[in-house]
Amino acid sequence: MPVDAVIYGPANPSGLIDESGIVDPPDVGDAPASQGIERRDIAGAWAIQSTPNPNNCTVLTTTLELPPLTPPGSVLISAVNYNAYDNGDEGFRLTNVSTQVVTLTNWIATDGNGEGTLNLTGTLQPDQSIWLAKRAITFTQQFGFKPDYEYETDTDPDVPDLTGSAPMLAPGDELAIREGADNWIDAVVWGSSGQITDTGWLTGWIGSNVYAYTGTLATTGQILYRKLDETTGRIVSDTNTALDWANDRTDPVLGRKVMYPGWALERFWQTAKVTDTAALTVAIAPMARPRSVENSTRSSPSTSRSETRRR
Ligand SMILES: [Ca+2]
Ligand SMILES: [Ca+2]
Ligand SMILES: [Ca+2]
Ligand SMILES: [Ca+2]
Repeated sequence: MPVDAVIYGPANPSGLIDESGIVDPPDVGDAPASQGIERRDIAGAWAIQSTPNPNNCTVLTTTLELPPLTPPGSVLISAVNYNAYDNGDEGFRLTNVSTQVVTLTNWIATDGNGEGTLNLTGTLQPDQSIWLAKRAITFTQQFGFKPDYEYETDTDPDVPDLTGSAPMLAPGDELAIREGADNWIDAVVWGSSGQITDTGWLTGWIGSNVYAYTGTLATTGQILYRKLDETTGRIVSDTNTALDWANDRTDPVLGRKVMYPGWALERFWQTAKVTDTAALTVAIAPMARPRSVENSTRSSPSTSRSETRRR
């Protein structure tokens, strides 16, 4: 049975069937020379037309419903490497913290009006993170893995290039992601001169900016990253403030932390767990290499594993 059909002419002597599956009389007569037949409505009314007038049929109009906008905060800027070791490894990470697949078509990332406007692409599965780097080759050298996209120069044919203008992440700056013209999704503002208002989004950030953790640890190469829940290892709830970020020094438990390229924080978030019977030594030592580790390594018959946590 045809999906759709039109039978035309004075009669249907051949017994043609149409989409209803039966032999029907013609929908319309035979058009004279220089004229045509044209569907006039969705119900199947046809007419002979002396002048073609295609698509002039309101009943056939299809209303395309745009997909619903993504709820703000579904995708978070989860890390920013603005103070890069080697310039090209500069970049940022996005994480889908929602339970839905998010399509990044028609999304941009911007570091301010008149600065970069980067066109995002691809999809993000729930809990998936992607790194977007200025130059893939340099990023790979510093991080030990390839970024998912590169945006300033095509340095690695295996890493897709993003279009648009590249963000240049300054020591004081801001970064925001947006869907369409005005569905702002997330933002972060850092350093002494970053301002949320520079992105065009007035309400995306509250209070003081995020700062790299200064203590005794280097700020060069220090990645701003979001706090992780101690139990689940998942990103803590977004409050649009510096308190969401692990580098922030006001929180002595989940804050005052640093991360540098090459650190696999998420991979080692959960402590090692063993089920075999084992002798366990808990050593508390100053920053120097604990002697107990050296002793256990020397006496180990085959292999030994140690896990060190610095407070
Ligand atoms: Ca800026
Ligand atoms: Ca590339
Ligand atoms: Ca900038
Ligand atoms: Ca936010």
